Amino acid sequence: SEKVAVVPGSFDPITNGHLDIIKRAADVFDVVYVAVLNNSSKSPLFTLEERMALIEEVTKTMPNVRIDSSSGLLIEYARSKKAIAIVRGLRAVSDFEYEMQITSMNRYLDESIETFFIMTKNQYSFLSSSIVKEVAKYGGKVEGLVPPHVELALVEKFNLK
Ligand code: COD
Repeated sequence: SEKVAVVPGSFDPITNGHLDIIKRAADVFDVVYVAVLNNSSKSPLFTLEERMALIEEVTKTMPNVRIDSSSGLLIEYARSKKAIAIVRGLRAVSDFEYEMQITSMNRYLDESIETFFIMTKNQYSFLSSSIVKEVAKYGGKVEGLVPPHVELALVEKFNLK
């Protein structure tokens, strides 16, 4: 049967680091759902629709990748898609504690769904949506860190404000 995975995140906005994880997950699993979810400790710059459209644009050439969203629990979402795995990216040791906490909680909620980690490429290990937003806000160059249309969306977002 089809091996389904979920790559969850805030994606506010999608970066080349996220994209690398999505591509590598899509090479291993039959179907990958990129799920835009709420992280209650973050307040997003881009609306849910904007974040989904930015991901859609850069994954449209990947036939087994689907963009989706949910306002509920990740584990419920994964179950509804019959996913066997949740795939997360790992950058530095600093990601570890947080990832371990949410992985343990998700396992407590449903131990049949496994969490897999893909280690970042070195070139993206210091890359985060937050740092990209910070740099773009003050007019710094984010070329090469995010796809070109995301760069444009950031410029527009900060010019309109
Ligand atoms: N290189 C590699 N991986 C990266 C990079 C990079 N440069 N940047 C980010 N990543 C990875 C992250 O480690 C993460 O795995 C993924 O990409 C997405 O990152 P973010 O920052 O967009 O997403 P998060 O961490 O804010 O996502 C958190 C969730 C939204 C998944 C979480 O809050 C959630 O599950 N919410 C739904 C409610 C729920 O179920 N909560 C309980 C969980 S126990």
